[in-house]
Amino acid sequence: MKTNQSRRLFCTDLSLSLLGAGASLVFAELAMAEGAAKKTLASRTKPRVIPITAKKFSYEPSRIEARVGESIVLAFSALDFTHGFNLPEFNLRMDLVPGKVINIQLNLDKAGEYDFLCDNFCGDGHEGMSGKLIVNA
Ligand SMILES: [Cu+2]
Repeated sequence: MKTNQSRRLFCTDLSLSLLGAGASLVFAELAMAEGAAKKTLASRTKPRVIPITAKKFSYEPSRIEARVGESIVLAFSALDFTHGFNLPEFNLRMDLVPGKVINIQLNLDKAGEYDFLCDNFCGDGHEGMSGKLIVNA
């Protein structure tokens, strides 16, 4: 009688602890799901990196398209000279120094077509060294 009772108690304890283990497994899965959701959200909001080279006398690509609400990073590499990057509508200019990647993040909240140009005189073709950022609605 006494043995039976203790066995029953043991069984109850075991099932309780199994239940406990089950519950923590569920929590672990929830935490993983939450982590995955956060990761997806982060990759959605992570800026899109657009590599651009600058050399006499052009940017490549010279036409950049994006959408309103998008964040982009223009990652410039100047190949032969310290060219400039001037985007007047954004009140923004940078020197593009050879041997460095110059990252410029833009949060695009207004549709439009924005011209950019080299504003460091780099030679005879300098006047034509320009490009266009197109932000589609
Ligand atoms: Cu230039």
